[in-house]
Amino acid sequence: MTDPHIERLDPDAPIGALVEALDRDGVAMVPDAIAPELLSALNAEFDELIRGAQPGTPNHIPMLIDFMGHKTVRIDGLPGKSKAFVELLQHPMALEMADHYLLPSCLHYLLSTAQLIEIQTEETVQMLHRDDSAWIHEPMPTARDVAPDSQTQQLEVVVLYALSDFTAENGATRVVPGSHLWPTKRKPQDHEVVAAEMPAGSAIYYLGKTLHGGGPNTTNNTMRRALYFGFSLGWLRTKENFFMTTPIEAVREMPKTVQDLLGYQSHGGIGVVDVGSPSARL
Ligand SMILES: O=C(O)CCC(=O)C(=O)O
Ligand SMILES: [Fe+2]
Repeated sequence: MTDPHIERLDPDAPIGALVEALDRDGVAMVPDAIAPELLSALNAEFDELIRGAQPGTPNHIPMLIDFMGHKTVRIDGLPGKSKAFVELLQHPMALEMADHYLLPSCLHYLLSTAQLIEIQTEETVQMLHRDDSAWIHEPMPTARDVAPDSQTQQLEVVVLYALSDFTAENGATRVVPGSHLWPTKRKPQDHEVVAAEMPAGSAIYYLGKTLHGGGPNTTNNTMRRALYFGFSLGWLRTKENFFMTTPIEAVREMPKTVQDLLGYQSHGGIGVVDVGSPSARL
């Protein structure tokens, strides 16, 4: 048996090569995924955003406060905050991955989440998890402890860009290659977990059912900065979009029961704003 590893692909590799690696391993790495000029533009805009930000996510539900990290800065709402972000969002390899894994089961997919994640010094390791499991009532095979296969529908597919160098010491994302095919009762052994060490400008692509998590930052002087996009099936949303038809000033005057019905309470990690429940804005 070979040691688990993350396959590296060229940035101009055909989508078939990415799909082959993802079907087999649930993860693949692409060095030089972002052109140097765009990387500089992203970091210049994000330096500004991070300057005023505090680590931690106090407005989240208790379980997710620990999950999100106490020494980690997370910023969402990025399409409205960064022009360079909007450019990167159109990156063909990420969209082709979403086309392949999501379009067979929806008319069109959505950007489900996008976060700037800066793991700062003395952060501890994040729990290994599957991003798909945010939709906790989806009766997917993993919930029944039956192993999924490469044809099992992914709810979300992810690209996570390194905006700084990622090392095992500063919090490189930890990934478990092959775990997208495991039943949930199988827990990874230490030797099955791989730190996605990569230079700034690289990316890892992974499936919603692949186990992964942020690494610990054991350095005393180096932060680790990532930009993470999740694309999800286009129907993972309410039928009606009340956020656009009901002004927030009117919602503020409504009883809490109605506010909750209109979506102003996150469902754990679903429906969040400012990395927490939208009720904080009321
Ligand atoms: O920061 C990372 O490397 C991964 C974060 C992550 O997986 C998450 O927050 O869902
Ligand atoms: Fe995750």
